[in-house]
Amino acid sequence: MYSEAHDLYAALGVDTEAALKRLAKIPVSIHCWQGDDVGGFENPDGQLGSGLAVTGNHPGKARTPDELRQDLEKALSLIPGNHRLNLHAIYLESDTPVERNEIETRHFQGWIDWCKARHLGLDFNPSCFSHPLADAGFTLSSPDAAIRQFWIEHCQASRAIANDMGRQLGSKAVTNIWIPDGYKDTPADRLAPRQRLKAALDEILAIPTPHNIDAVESKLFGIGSEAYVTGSHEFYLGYAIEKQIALCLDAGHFHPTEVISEKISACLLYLPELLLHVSRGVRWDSDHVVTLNDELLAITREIVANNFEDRVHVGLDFFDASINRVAAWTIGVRNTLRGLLIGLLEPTAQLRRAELNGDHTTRLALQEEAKTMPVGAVWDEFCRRNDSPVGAAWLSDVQHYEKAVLSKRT
Ligand code: RNT
Ligand code: ZN
Repeated sequence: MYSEAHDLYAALGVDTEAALKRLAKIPVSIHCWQGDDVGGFENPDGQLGSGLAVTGNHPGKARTPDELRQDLEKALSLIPGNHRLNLHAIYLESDTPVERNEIETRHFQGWIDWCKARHLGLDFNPSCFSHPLADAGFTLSSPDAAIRQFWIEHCQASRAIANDMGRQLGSKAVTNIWIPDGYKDTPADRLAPRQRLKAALDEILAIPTPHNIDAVESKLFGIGSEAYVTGSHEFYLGYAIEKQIALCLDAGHFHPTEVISEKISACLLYLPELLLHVSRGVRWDSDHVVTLNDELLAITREIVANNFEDRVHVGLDFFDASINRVAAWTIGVRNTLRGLLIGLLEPTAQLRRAELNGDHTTRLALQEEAKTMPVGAVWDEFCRRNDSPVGAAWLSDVQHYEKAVLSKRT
């Protein structure tokens, strides 16, 4: 089937071998937090807050770093290619409680060593939520100077750790700052929190971290911050351009008809890099598992059609506790890779030629024909060459793992 697909694509002017080679070089940053419903290991009874919500009670969530790594290993064995792990600060390892502003690289050394042994890159995030000092709804933009200072120190510590991660692994860590700050109801002052956030970020970024790439993530609204979010899109777009850092675009953080695929080319005219949080909002920022839908295809197509692989860091951000969590990872990452492959198999040169000639008939005709080309055969070949299960074969593996391992966690 692959060799037939190869010939059919060749007739269209597309080289499937080149596509397979390029796909193998694109890492996806796999978010650790799908494995335990954004719980982390600070405190076993910690409550998720700050407008983040996970629904579902599928059994078997990871309760310890070792369980989370075991689950990640299972997922990685079912995902073709070489990828990255995306860690949050609340996933530290320590026998004694450590305040967020006192975290150090040694609390993450277990993760760094694990990534090193598996040739995985590592990305990082300060965790400005699920904490008593985030309960008032404000962190880096808090009017309380002591609270603000606490979160500034947490972010500074996080960047220093990420810098060590990047140095130790020989691959820069992307450190993404997202804060939940905002008001449930109409603010009297929309400006002052943004002035405070800008000043706080300036302090955080003042320390050079050559092995770290800084990113900032906006949001439209959260539960409890419906009327106003300090870190809006305009705020961070402007900030990232001014500082020439990366902007993080989360697919669930815009108005429901607004898509991040449309923003990539525009943002990259002014920004060095982007981080994507590939997510799937259903009616709201619901963080459903990424499926192979139109918007995923549009995002992945924009990356590869413009040769932006080196400037767009692809991260995932969803958390679904209603299904097997290892399967959630596997489905989401495999879909993201499949989306990238579909983009790579597009006859982009022909489409652009038709477009330049004003031949929009040919453009539309080829775009539509491409949709039913045998991408599945090329995807299966990618899995085969990368020692990963072909088709739905991975599912029985996950079912076995659920029975043998996950169901025993009570
Ligand atoms: C929240 C943001 C943020 C988080 C993770 C856990 O709305 O999307 O990226 O989901 O950092
Ligand atoms: Zn996100």
